Amino acid sequence: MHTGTTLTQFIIEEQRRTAGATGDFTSLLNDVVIACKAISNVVNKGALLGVMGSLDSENVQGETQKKLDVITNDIMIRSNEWAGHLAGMASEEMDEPYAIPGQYPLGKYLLVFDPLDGSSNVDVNISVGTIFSILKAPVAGRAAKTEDFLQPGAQQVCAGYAIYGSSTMLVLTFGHGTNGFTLDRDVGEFVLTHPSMTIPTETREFAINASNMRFWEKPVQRYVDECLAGKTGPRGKDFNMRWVASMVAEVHRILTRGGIFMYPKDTKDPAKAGKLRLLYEANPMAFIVEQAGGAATTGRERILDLSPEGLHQRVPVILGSKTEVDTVTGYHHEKAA
Ligand code: AHM
Ligand code: MG
Repeated sequence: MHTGTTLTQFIIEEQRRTAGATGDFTSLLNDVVIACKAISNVVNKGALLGVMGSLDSENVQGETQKKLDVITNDIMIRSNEWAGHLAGMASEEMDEPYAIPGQYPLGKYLLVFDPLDGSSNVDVNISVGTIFSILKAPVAGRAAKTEDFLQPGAQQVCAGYAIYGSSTMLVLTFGHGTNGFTLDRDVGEFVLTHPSMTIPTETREFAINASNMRFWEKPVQRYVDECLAGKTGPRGKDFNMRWVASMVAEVHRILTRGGIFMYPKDTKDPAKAGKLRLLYEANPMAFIVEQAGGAATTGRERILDLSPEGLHQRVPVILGSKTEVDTVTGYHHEKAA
């Protein structure tokens, strides 16, 4: 039996510290957490529920949808549409923002999410996760329009992810620190197990999909070459390399023991500025990482300062240990000079 702080307690304490808090946000977050617990169950049961594999459909990004992409998207919607805290939702899996059905009241927040990040990994039993971001609606009580979601990441009220790994964890920030909670399945509660997560500033570990090497820009080529050169190269130390192809797992590793994660700009598909989505992936992860003392840039700009241009906009992402992110970002600026 755990004796630690539960997530419910943690959120209510946060509410008490916030002047003018009505409990709306607490209640919204509670619904998001319930959705993550439900998703954890479905992911965990996997093939027993017959939910593995792909569908014939594609999402708006032109990617084949997994059965679990659709099921988990539905869980997020059903858990969060009814309570009256939201003016709208946007998901990586839906072309347009989700309009709250007419029978439910409209609220003052917007919920943005990737219901199952890294879902190409579910069939092979590798960690996947749910990423979410909460924003204030520009007009409370009015059905959200697409442009309402296009707020710089610096305006996020809260960001978090659930990781469905060897244990299920939820990592959360409200803008003053990043905290990690582990699901105690016996009592059905997340318990604070990783208070004030802090990313070491220095690291010897980098994560990048090296099969894209020939498409990278020079500054990223240079950084990776220098890491690979190890002890005898300009960095004077050996590096280790990781690539899980599941952003939640990479970010979680970096929050736990440091490192740098890169999905940089490349020329593979000139129509795409990067692979990862600004609203559903880059912004929430950048907020979480910065709040843990790390940094997150596109190579050129701080991710949280970007003004989104579209709901499904993609951006280059370089995040993790501050010294390393600054080094790669510095190389981009040298090139520009
Ligand atoms: P998804 O949201 O469709 O799962 O795509 C995002 C995932 C990230 O979790 C991961 O970092 C990246 O795609 C892996 O891409 P790749 O297969 O090109 O290595
Ligand atoms: Mg994703």
